[in-house]
Amino acid sequence: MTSINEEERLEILNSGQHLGWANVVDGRWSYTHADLAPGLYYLSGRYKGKVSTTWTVNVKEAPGQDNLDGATSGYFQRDERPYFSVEETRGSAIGTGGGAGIKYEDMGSAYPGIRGNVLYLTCVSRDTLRRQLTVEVGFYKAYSAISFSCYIFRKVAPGAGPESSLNLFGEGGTPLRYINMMDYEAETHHTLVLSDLPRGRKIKSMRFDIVTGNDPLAQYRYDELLLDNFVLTP
Ligand SMILES: [Ca+2]
Repeated sequence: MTSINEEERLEILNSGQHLGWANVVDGRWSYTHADLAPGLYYLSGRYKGKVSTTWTVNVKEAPGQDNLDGATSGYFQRDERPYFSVEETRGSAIGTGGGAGIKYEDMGSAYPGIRGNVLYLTCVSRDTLRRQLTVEVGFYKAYSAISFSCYIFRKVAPGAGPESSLNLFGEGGTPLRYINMMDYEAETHHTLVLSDLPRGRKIKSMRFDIVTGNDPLAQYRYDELLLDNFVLTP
């Protein structure tokens, strides 16, 4: 058993101010701290009156993650998740002719990148009516990068049928990026990573728009999108 006395402790300083203590055993010491707030720290060690050179530590906030598995299955208009809200701001009731709406649904593991509950965006016309769905995802904080699993079902060929897009917005609703749905059909592994933002900008909200078909004579068009595994990087 190693006995510790005052002289065998090394004091950890941040910008010259006391932060904590580390025990010195056989000339070695280590220091761990799980509660530091995110930010820059300028640390040094003081031992028997001598102070070390300063080393800089950048404590980063852990990414927020939501796999939606605790969500209650079924259609909804608006829901609050731990890191964001989801709201259907434009849609129509799901009926025999089709409709547009959002729901949580357990998809098991039938699709790549998808497991358990997903956010399911559906916009279907079984008649000749044009249908439109708009879904707003509002983040409680701004993020420098966002990724999520996505899986797309679409019946009508691009250009002839669904016109779908994803818009990213920064603080105050500033437009950051526009993504045609075609772009993210091509993403590998069905994971969309949104990170190449204008310098210094962060994502505060995103809006999915889906329109099924502008050809009034075409019948049975749909565009459906499964979203899962949100990872939000501060
Ligand atoms: Ca899930």
